[in-house]
Amino acid sequence: MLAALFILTSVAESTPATPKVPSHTPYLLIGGGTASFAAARSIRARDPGAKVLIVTDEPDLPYMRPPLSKELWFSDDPSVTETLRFKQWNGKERSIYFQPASFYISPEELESAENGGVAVLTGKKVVHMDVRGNKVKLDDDTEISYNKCLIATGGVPRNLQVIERAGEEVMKKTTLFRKIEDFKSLDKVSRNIQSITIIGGGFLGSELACALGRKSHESGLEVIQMYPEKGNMGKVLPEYLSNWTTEKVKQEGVKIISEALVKSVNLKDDKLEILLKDGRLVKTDHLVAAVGLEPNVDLAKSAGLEVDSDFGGFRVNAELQARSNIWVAGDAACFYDIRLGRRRVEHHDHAVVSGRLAGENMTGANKPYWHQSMFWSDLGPDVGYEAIGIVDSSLPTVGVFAKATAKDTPKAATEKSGTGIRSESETEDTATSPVASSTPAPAMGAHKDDYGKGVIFYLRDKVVVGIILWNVFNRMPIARKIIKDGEEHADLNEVAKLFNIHED
Ligand SMILES: Cc1cc2nc3c(=O)[nH]c(=O)nc-3n(C[C@H](O)[C@H](O)[C@H](O)COP(=O)(O)OP(=O)(O)OC[C@H]3O[C@@H](n4cnc5c(N)ncnc54)[C@H](O)[C@@H]3O)c2cc1C
Ligand SMILES: *[C@@H]1O[C@H](CO)[C@@H](O)[C@H](O)[C@H]1NC(C)=O
Ligand SMILES: CC(=O)N[C@H]1CO[C@H](CO)[C@@H](O)[C@@H]1O
Repeated sequence: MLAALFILTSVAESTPATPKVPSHTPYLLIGGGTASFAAARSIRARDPGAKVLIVTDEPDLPYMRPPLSKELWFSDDPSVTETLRFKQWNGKERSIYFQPASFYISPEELESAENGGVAVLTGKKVVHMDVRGNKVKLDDDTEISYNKCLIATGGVPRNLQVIERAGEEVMKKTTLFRKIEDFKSLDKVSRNIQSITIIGGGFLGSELACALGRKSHESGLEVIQMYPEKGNMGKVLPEYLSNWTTEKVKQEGVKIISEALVKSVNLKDDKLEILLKDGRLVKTDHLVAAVGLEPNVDLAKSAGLEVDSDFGGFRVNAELQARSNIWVAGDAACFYDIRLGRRRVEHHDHAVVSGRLAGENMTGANKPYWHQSMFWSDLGPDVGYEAIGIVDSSLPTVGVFAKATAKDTPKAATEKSGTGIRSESETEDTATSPVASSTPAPAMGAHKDDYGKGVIFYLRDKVVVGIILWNVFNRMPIARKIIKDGEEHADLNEVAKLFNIHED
């Protein structure tokens, strides 16, 4: 064993640019993110001898992204950018990597490995797909053939055109945030400047603003967040709740500039000058553009796969299949949701659930996508929510709220469930019939200014298509059942009682 390792090392040293790549793999997973990792795990669970090759253009083994904008920023370990370990809100420590290096076998070993295994080829990009020939080409011209292939290429952060047009010097002072290296560089930059501006009012922008704002208490860093909407998460939350959330973000030390449309960005005396369409001028040292994601469909052309013109992403059916032996999962998949219609979802739990399903079907399970995924967002350890289905503030909503207690925080929720990544606490079969509480719900809006915790229903044609559990945790199976049933409800106050929000 030791000798073999030694030989491999010396081979790698003499030819550093070309690690030996298997010419064939039964299972090829393109992309080394959450969806690919989930697929690898379910393939191995159903087919224990399976040989799985993951190809990723990142230098890292598969890791989860959510802590990059949350817990890692709140770590008091000065070496966190190296260890990438973090204390979850529940106090337990873990790494952002799904598995340590010892979990994987090397790509060289894959073809001969008797019991199979999962190998990761890092730093290699798939640049061409020959769907008829069942093979792909890498950026170094290596070819790999496969029996079954998963495309889980995620996406790349969008930028604003005005920033792109502003030129290289402005781009050097702009972060597009997605990867480990972006976390490392933003952490470093934020220690050496006086002012930082985050453009974007969605999940990522709001989480980063809160994380940096919290740090600014000690460092004196000025943290500005600007966005076109009236309040934080304005595209998701109804206006009253978006306004309330904005106040919370301000309390974290963030200067909010709402209804802001960027007209131009210029560099003057080493400062960035952001001119807004209404004439306001903001001076800052560094920009973070958190303005959405472009699904990565570069392979569509050579593969001859269809890209959805409305949602972007590879078009697949309810089984996440694009061709008889090609599947797509995660952020890059535009799939048919048998409840809610055609969708594309950019969330961790969806990547886990769709990756797992694709893996199951790749091993012949014939399962349609039915498990409705959830997602969550935390604005620091004290405010958080979990959501399911279509949550879009342009839909009519009904909110039912109760007074929050100290127990109603993301921190308390993970303490209770014992897991930091909330979706991992969920299993497929927990959707038992909920018992209605006899506690009377207050009239909607009874606690007018206290949106401490509650349930928000999103309606389409009178049917609930989305639910946000606001500082209400570990009740997702109930929400999932309501979406699944797809019934019209005469009184949503009654439905809200299923969540027992008045009990604890
Ligand atoms: C900072 C941050 C925080 C987040 N927080 C939350 C959260 O709190 N809750 C939540 O639900 N979701 C969150 N998300 C979203 C969630 O992380 C994504 O939905 C999830 O990562 C999608 O997984 P994926 O496998 O589809 O894609 P990715 O994780 O993007 O993985 C795709 C991988 O494929 C690689 N790749 C692409 N093309 C090729 C190619 N041709 N060849 C080789 N490799 C390729 C990419 O480099 C990448 O490594 C967050 C995202 C970010 C960036
Ligand atoms: C939200 O805040 C904006 C000001 O930023 C205000 O114009 C609007 O009336 C508020 N909406 C609600 C519902 O409170
Ligand atoms: C329902 C469905 O489309 N299932 C597919 C799962 O994958 C196999 C191939 O392994 C297909 O034959 C099935 O059609």
